[in-house]
Amino acid sequence: MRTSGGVAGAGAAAGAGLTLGVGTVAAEEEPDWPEEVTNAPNYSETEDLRGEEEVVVEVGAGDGLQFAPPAIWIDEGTTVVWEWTGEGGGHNVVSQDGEEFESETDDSEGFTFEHTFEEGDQISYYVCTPHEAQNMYGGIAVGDDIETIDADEAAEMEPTDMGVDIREHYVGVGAILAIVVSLIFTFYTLKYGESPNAKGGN
Ligand SMILES: [Cu+2]
Repeated sequence: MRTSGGVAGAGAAAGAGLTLGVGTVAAEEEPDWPEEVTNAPNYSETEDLRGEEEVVVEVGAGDGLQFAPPAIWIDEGTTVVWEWTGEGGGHNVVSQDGEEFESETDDSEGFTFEHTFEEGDQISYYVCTPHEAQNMYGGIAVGDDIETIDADEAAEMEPTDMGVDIREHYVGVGAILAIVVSLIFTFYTLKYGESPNAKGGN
């Protein structure tokens, strides 16, 4: 539990660090994504692209079975252009909630599909139907008045915090155990400790 949590946390932190390194802006509040979006293999945080008229999402990123960035936040009226990398086979883009859109399935590099989000204040997510089983999902939050969660909640999973919490936890348990053991030891010493001597004395 401790080891796997640490490794997963470190991986997520490394991913976040890498993403920040190439100049994204981490939102202080995250859209309240459906789990399909947060389960996407390359999801670590939302890329806040509000203020842009047109944004690009790669189709077939990473191992070829991802959208990148997987979760974006845009303004009402922004056009999202999905751009196929040519990796990972045939992909499509099909909305699952919010505004409706659907592309054809294609496997060629440079293929594009676009949709302009006319309705504000919605959390939309979409899937590549051929790779639904690989969690090839993406999310698009539109407008400012959407359901959000505090991004600090996600930060609580940072490995350093986790390590400290767990270590303090063990120290606390250790201290209580030590007190209980010494109380029991003292009790038995007082009750029975003298008996051999007492018997010997008789
Ligand atoms: Cu796909």
